Amino acid sequence: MTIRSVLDATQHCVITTHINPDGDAIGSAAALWGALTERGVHATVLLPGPMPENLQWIPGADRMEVYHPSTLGHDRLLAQADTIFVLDLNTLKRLDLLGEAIAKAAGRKVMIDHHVKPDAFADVMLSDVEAPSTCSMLYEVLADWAGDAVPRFSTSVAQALYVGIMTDTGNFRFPRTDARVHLAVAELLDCGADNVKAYELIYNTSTFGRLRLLGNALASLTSHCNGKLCVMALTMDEIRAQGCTMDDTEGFVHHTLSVEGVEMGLLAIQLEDTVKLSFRSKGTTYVRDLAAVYGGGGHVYAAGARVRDGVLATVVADVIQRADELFA
Ligand SMILES: [Mn+2]
Repeated sequence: MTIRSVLDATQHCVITTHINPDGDAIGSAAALWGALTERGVHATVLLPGPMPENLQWIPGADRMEVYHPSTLGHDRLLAQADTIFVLDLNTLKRLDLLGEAIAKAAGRKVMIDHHVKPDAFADVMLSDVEAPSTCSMLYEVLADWAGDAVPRFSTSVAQALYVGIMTDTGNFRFPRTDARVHLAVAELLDCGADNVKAYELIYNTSTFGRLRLLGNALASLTSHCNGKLCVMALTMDEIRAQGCTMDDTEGFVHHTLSVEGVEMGLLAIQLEDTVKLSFRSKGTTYVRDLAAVYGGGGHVYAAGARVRDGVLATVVADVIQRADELFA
């Protein structure tokens, strides 16, 4: 089945995305929900967990529900759905109980995603690891579905897609931000997406504590591998001391790449007895392979891992040694 024929055949559907959703996750779920709802399809977005506050303004986000297994209504929706869309996620394993419920559901499963190594659970699988965002992929799908309609996107759908593309391309600066991305975004702006509002509500909503925490993170920076590796380190105690949570460290790692000559950045956070590693690359090194050494994964240029029973200094020293070999 083509994705277009699936959309045409869908009457009752459930849409979901990954835990700890980002702009691309909520953006793609909201955009697909909007496009289907506008055509009279009964669609519900069920999330595996809550969404961060700065995404709650996205049109349609207020209608999303956090899945609860003992909620009769949710299980009925899953049982009755002819189609279940899984967006910005390529495995049901990351959905816990919701994933188990989806695996059991009779409806056809559709995956639209750009992460590597997709699981083969979907009946219709759109997987493109070269895509800059799931919203870019969904833009193509919905543009095709709109056919000759003018405009091809409602303002709400355009806004949701815009957020996903903006956030997953790091505000249009990551390597895969090509002309196609800008052409797509041009159309979305024409359809009424508000780029100023999107940036303002996503990024300029820091709390005082979060900015202070960023100060700690920046003060921790160290340089290694002849300046090619920049390491940022934080502890859960520091995060708590500023009244922050792990969510507040989102985006911190990008600062490591802003140092001239740096090719790879690392943010290492000491949780209770685990060290969380976030790797970023400017495009010359494959950090996914490095994350895999520690049992992690992700994208080629943005990856992560969690080292259990790890001590920050030891884990970081090990990463530096491996990076040294990588750059040698
Ligand atoms: Mn994404």
